[in-house]
Amino acid sequence: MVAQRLPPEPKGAEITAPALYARRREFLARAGAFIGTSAGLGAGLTWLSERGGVSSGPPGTPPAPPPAPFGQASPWSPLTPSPFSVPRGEATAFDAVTTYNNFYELGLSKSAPARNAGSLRTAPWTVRIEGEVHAPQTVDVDDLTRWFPLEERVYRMRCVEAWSMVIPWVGFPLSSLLARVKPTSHARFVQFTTLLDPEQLPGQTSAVLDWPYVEGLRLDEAMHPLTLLAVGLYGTPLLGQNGAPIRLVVPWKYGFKSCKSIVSIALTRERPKTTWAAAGPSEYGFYANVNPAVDHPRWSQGSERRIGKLERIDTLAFNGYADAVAHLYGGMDLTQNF
Ligand SMILES: Nc1nc2c(c(=O)[nH]1)N[C@H]1C(S)=C(S)[C@@H](COP(=O)(O)O)O[C@H]1N2
Ligand SMILES: [Mo]
Repeated sequence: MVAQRLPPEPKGAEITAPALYARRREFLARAGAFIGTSAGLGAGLTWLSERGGVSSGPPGTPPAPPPAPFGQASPWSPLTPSPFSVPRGEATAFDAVTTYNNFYELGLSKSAPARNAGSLRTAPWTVRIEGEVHAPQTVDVDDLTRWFPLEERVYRMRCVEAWSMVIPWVGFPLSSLLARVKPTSHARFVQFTTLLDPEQLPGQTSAVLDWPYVEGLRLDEAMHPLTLLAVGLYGTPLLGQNGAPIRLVVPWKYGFKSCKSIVSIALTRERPKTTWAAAGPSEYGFYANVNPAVDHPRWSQGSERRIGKLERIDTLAFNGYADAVAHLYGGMDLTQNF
């Protein structure tokens, strides 16, 4: 994430635009039929816009099949759509989402993770739930996906490097899992840990970061309904490069908070170590809320390059989710708590 590693201009812009266009047409055709039968979702969207408008787009974006080149049927369809979604028609092309990645354990360039993901064995896979919980346990990720209804959540994703995407995740709220394992009264934070295994994640043989990658949230952030544990995108299981088989998604924070390929979720009393804040405390904070008013020391955060779009767009406070989350930071100086 240092300046020298800023991504080159996307060669994807021309390639992905037609795919996006095709899906938009499909979306428009399907949305009409869906909206009429979806009073519940419509009501959800109204609720959101009244309470603070996560989405201003058309309601009822139905889950669409995965893009043709990958063609496998979704093991999860039909997915429950979510009122927290932005319109699915805005989603970044599948090819871009799965070939333009940050996953330093699989290489430092944007294209390396997709190339190198074959070394990551994502099944079987267990996640330890530990620390300040009444029901600590190690659970198979397949069981996790059966415990909770899977939803499609189409979220904006803003990297601290000032590029962004819109990704149709499949997952369940972290709050559902936390409610099940019951944090103790001492729990104040949650720490997430990526798999540590240099054979599967060869980038861990280089000292570019202190491995394993760890991230963390305050408990109230972790309990927020927008905070997702994702197991898929575009209706199909996550690929290695996107953090298979299970990763965090916190859409109002810079992408580095969204820890990939998680093996541990630990409830803690103290604020946990987080990888990027430890690597560069003057550049990357614990909170890392998307904030166009606080520049990175070496570049502006006021605008962003939306992958697949030609024009830069303005970056929104809390990545456009301010009405849903700003209350979590009442009384805090967000220029200090960056
Ligand atoms: N374990 C791990 N998680 C990680 C990263 C990483 O290098 N290692 N990169 C982060 C960054 S900087 C971003 S922007 C997002 C990118 O997610 P994506 O490649 O699925 O779009 O993953 C985040 N999670
Ligand atoms: Mo990022």
